[in-house]
Amino acid sequence: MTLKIRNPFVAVIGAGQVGATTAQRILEKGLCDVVLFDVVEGMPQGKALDLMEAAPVEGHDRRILGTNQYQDIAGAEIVVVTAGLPRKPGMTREDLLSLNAKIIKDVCSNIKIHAPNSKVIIVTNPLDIMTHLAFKATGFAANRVFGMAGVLDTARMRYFIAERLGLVPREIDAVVLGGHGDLMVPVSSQSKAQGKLIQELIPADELAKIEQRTRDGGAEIVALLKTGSAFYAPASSVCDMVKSILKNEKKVHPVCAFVTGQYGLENMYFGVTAQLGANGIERVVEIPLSADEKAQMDRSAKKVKQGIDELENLIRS
Ligand code: TXD
Repeated sequence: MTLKIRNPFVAVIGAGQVGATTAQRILEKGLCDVVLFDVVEGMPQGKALDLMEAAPVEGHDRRILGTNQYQDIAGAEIVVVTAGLPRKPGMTREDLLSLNAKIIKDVCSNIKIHAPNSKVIIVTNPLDIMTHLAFKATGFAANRVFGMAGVLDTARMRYFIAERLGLVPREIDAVVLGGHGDLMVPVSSQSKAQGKLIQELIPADELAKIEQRTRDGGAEIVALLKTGSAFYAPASSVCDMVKSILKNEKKVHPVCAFVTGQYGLENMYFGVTAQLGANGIERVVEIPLSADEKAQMDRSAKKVKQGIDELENLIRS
């Protein structure tokens, strides 16, 4: 007998590295049940069965259904989209644009039909552009469509600072804003270790190296793995966002959200800080930036806008 999935549940589209690890984290933290969808026959079913067989040992009572049918996502509270191709060594996130745009359009037209009331978290790269595409393709209100990248980029920066200062990562507060690409903006002016500004603890040249390592964080892992890209920290990051929404925590996360004038930007998706709760994006929160960080935000926004133009040309042609 197959066990019934209980509400509220999360649907994860794409049962690859990030998708399956996200499902695992959600189940093992006991957050909710999961539906794991992929186009590859048998694969989501196999991973779901494997994850269910871990439940007696892990001691959780959550359920997961693996499927190739979109009907099974009906009623999902949140849909996490990880479907797409990951970067290969030397490939930029933008190279992925046309390949993943087709996949995101297909996935979103199915979300629109089968889970019209869900909140959608996009993970697929190039992140900001795919989130913009998902917004257009679902036709959902902007508060229900957003992307995961800032939580991951920030986690990387926090880890690098902790490593440098010999502290545990949870003692570090940091934030990374902007587009999820080479021009992302590590906001060192607002970052703290044990409550002290990191600019007072780490010399400027070393801090600049930490900022650059953060920008290159994804590529560093791609180069080491040789096939595929990071998935443990990305899955943890998605799971943290899922938790805030499911539990209506209204916690502030760095997320790729629709901006309406914040940082002088509007009518686009971009990495900003926002409160996440039962409505998805509850409020975009603007934080103070140094003049240099503001200039970096403008450069990053320009690049994201170019990507969106590229996408729109591609859709027209
Ligand atoms: O910070 C971030 N946002 C990111 C983004 C962090 C890590 C990974 N990031 C991106 O997520 C990465 O560049 C990729 O674009 C996605 C997924 O990465 P993952 O490492 O999970 O890729 P896999 O293991 O190749 O899994 C992708 C799955 C695979 O099982 C395919 O069969 C499936 O996607 N796929 C589809 N599922 C549903 N529908 C369609 N059309 C489809 N096409 C492929």
